Amino acid sequence: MPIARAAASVALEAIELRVLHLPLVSPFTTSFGTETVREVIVVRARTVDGDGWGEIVTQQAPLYSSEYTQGAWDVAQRFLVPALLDAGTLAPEQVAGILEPFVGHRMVKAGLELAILDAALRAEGRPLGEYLGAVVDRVPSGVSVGIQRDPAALVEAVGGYLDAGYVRIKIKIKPGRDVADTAAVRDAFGAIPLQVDANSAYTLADGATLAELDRFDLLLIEQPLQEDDIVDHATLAARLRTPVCLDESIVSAKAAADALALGAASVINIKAGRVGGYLEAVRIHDLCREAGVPVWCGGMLETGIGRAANAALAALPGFTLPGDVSASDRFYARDIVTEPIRLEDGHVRVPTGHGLGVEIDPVALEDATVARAELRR
Ligand code: NPG
Repeated sequence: MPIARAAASVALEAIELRVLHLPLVSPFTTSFGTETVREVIVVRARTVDGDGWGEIVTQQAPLYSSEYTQGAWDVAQRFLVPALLDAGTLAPEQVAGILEPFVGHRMVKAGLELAILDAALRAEGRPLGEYLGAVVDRVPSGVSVGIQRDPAALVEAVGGYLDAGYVRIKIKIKPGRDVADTAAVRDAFGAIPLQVDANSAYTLADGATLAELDRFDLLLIEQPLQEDDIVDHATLAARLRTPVCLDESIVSAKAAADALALGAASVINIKAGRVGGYLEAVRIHDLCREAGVPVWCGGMLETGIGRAANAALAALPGFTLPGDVSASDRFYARDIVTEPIRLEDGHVRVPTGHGLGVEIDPVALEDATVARAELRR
């Protein structure tokens, strides 16, 4: 279901970038490290008809992928933003083509495209969800739970999220913190919808350990092997009963098509940042839907900007599994939008306002800003 109606062009005047530091409500530990403060870049596209907002979801260090904040800050100002400012008047659908000569840096491209898309849709008075092809007005909310001190602490953390109403639990695993952690959660909470995320921490040599997870009836195991281990993922998938889902490996619609053709995944996590934007994300959704492959919306600890956009994306019909689209307060005591994303009956509402449908809280934004730059035409 490609985008039904293109957005209008905007006349770009300037692009403002800010690095924010947002303290997390509790440390978030994955197989690649622990975060206590989310460092993120927020984009404001200034156009003749008003502003639009986007978010560059890089992390402080290149641990999840090769992208990281200072690299994003540099490439945006040195190459990507000037290319967009040179274009002057442009439609959101043209952004990816203008930025295509620059290899990689997909999270930066995604954040810039979102800001221009938001500006265009606000000017037209159209909600992002409607533009992307949303078919529901709220989406089921899953939560991603980091590695805890020990399995008992994990059970306590998961219990808190279940009490809050989250409808699906994802736990992070790594070698040595996999089978026992998963067993503890299964034993404590019975047949809850449960999945695990390895963030590339294993190799094919760990196949026997990963096969032990089969007995827990997981929804899926996410990204067990390295980003470029597509063939190894296919080999592993043939050995596991648990469905293999790819995250880091799926950097484009082409990568998704290749992974499906090779049998490397039977489920795909879609993150707009990882694939270069919400329009590429819709293309992946479309091809998976065509192929009968379920998808779900991943999260990158987004602020209210990216969280609102993710809720809109997750409302497309192929998103048949609950995503990591949790409430703002899962990560932040104070979000940078005036109406933080809330959990209501285990769901998050798809914003209906124009563009992203959320408004920036200028004081919260200012308080979180640690660096600012503006490039003008
Ligand atoms: O709900 O936003 C969220 C976080 C979901 O676990 C989550 N994200 O590997 O999917 C991931 C992980 C992540 C977060 C990766 C931040 C990289 C950066």
